[in-house]
Amino acid sequence: MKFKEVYFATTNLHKFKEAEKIFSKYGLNLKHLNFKTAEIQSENLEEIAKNSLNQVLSQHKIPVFVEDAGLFIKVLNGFPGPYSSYVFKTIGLKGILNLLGKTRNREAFFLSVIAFGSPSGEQKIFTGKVLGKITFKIRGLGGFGFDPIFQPKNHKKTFGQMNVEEKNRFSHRAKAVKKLVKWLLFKEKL
Ligand code: ITT
Repeated sequence: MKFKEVYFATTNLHKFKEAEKIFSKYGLNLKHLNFKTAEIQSENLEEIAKNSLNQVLSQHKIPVFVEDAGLFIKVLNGFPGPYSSYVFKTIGLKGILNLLGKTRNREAFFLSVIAFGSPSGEQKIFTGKVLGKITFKIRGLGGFGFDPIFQPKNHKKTFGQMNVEEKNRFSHRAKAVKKLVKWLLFKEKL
């Protein structure tokens, strides 16, 4: 690998576990850095991730990545998107279901943006997206955040009804993490 060790700076252990499983599948060890960044207000996940990465790098001289993710609902013009964390904490799953009511168009996607940086100044962005729909009811107790109301396209279960391995087969985060791992291992051109 390009680096001896790589850290994932996040306060969210679910996110860390999902990424760690992918790293270990490729024989890599991922380290956790419990770091709370002050997320800037922006409509652009990449801008938020880059800003968070620079906050981490200003205090830790290590190869590290941060990830910013969000749920984008079509009929709500992409809401909650970059505000997903705040919306989850305030109105939660029920709030989103109430907002949609009986709306039939429930298309949505999750987007993950990883910003990786090293002390030498190298920085890279990796993204992953999964299309799906918002269910009518909360289904499943697994995962975190909006997992129990998000059903990925062509699948019967919600992310909340899947274990980490299943979710990792097609989640937004898994796609972004796999791109990062391949770049770390093979310097693959993306
Ligand atoms: P860090 O910033 O410390 O990494 P966080 O939980 O605040 O942790 P994000 O800002 O990336 O992470 O996530 C925003 C919110 O979007 C998150 O709190 C969830 O509610 C939701 N979310 C992101 N990824 C998700 C996923 O895979 N499944 C369900 N909800 C997700």
